[in-house]
Amino acid sequence: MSSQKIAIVSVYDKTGLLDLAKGLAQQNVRILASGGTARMIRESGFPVEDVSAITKAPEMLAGRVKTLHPAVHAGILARNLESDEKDLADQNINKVDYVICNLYPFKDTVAKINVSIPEAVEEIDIGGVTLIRAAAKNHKRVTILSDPTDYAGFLSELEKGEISDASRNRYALKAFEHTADYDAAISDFFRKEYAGSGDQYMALRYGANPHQKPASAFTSNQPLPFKVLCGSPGYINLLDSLNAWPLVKELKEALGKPAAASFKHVSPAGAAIGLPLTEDEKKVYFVNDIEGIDSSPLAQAYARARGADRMSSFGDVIALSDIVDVPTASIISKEVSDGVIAPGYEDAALEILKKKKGGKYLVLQIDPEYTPGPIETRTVYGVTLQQHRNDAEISPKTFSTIITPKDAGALPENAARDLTVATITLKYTQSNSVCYAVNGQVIGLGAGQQSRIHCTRLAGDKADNWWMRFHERVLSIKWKKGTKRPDKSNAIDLLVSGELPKDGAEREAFEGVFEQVPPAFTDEEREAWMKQLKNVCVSSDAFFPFIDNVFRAARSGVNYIAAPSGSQNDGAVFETAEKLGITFVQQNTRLFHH
Ligand code: 93A
Repeated sequence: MSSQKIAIVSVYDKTGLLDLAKGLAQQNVRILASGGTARMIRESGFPVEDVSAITKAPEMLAGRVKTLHPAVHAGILARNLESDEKDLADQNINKVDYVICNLYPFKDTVAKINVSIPEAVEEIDIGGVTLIRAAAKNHKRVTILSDPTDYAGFLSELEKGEISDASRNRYALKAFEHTADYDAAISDFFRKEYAGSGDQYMALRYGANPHQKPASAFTSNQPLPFKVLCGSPGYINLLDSLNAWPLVKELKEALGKPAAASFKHVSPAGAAIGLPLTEDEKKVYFVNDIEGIDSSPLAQAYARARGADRMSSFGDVIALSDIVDVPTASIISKEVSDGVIAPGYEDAALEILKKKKGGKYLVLQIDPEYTPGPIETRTVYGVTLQQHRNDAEISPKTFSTIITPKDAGALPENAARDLTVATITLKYTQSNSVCYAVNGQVIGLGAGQQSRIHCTRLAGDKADNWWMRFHERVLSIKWKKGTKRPDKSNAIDLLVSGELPKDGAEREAFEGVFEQVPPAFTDEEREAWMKQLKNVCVSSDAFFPFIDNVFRAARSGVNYIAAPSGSQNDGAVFETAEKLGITFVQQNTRLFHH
């Protein structure tokens, strides 16, 4: 067998090829090259042979078979093993030491407008991928160069003697990345062509904003976990749906009752389980005219989720844990909403939803058995980020350790339930986040604030507004005929939030919706009413750094707080809670969500 080193060269991108050939020739490396590559080297006067010199077979099928041959691949894949050496000797095959290859430009071709499938197919490189993969597999012995920018470094190392293990390893990694990227481009192209729309791939009108095109949603190796029954989802609709669904699924699993969530901009505006509604609750949530609501826990759950913060829920994406029935669909039909995701729909309920938004209302059916893989991947500014999915389980059991007061007995069942609602909600809320809950529902959520006290205040103010809506003055409002639901919500919000101006155009607009204008609340009225709010639970997605959070929570009827510990101020936080009559419950898992 010859001791002369052998290089197989087969490159589409011929950048730097002649310098490479020159360097190889100077080191007395035997160069074997495929058709076009050999021609270019030969024309420049460097010594080169066609691959057919070792395969004894011509290039065939208009170039589809150039290097695919045992003489090439056995030469690349052979190890320094006696048995491999014997196999090679039996077939009179020489070992290959260096493979230099880059692939047909599949990406550039399919990026062209109106590219046909046959055009794309011809750009699927087979022999090149095989060369790269074989050489990369055998990188213990073989050097694989798949990037022309590596030629110079390779040649200078070669001049000095051998290619180091470290370089071969690095080149092999690059080669594996190269073929993986190439294959991803091919499957991406064919997914769009062949995976029936909605099966595994879905073109979206645009991304987060109309100028962000193209946009799509897809899965690899498995079908999309949802079907579109009506409308066509947008990018943010899917972000909302795919965060809202696991929230309600987990709430139902944790508490054994149907659950609902109302999402906006990838955070919940409300979330709840199905508990019977009082007549006042029905009024406050605008559902006193919904037939059958008393016998539908799912409708009760949505009434609570939607009713918590009607301003934020305007135009929501809804998630429902159970098959959607007519009472639930009837509530949705009356509200301004963008879409719903649920495991199924009764026929009559689906008919109601399909009539919404002129037939464009988004209705998604999720496979309730679907469980995503453990690893989540996304790219930000071109950098891929990966993490284990947040599959921490939250249930009433999570709240079995009370920090203060020391002599507290077991947590009341309702408190464990409401802390569960608040904490599962936080798991799907943009951080920082703090959530107030009572009666199995969120009543105030502070999301996406950089400072924790701002979350606690925002959520507390929302909880206060929620409670003020139960005041007799609000319950007895007489609306002008024809006042729309969103206008009612806006007017109530002005009234209860204390944002009501004394005079001017805004005041006039406010007064325009009432038969009889309700007077603004005085500070004393507000204070007296707030005192009646009790047993509210607060959960925080991370520790409270300062005692101010506890003081703020106490002002909104809070008697239970659960938060991770770890702050330098833990001691002071627990003490303050105890002084204010608040039970502080251990919740060990930080729940940041981004
Ligand atoms: O059509 S192929 O998949 N069949 C092959 O056997 C084969 N071997 C190398 N394409 C093949 N190649 C590719 O040809 C290389 O990946 C490289 O991109 C290109 C170089 O062709 P030429 O040397 O004829 O310019």
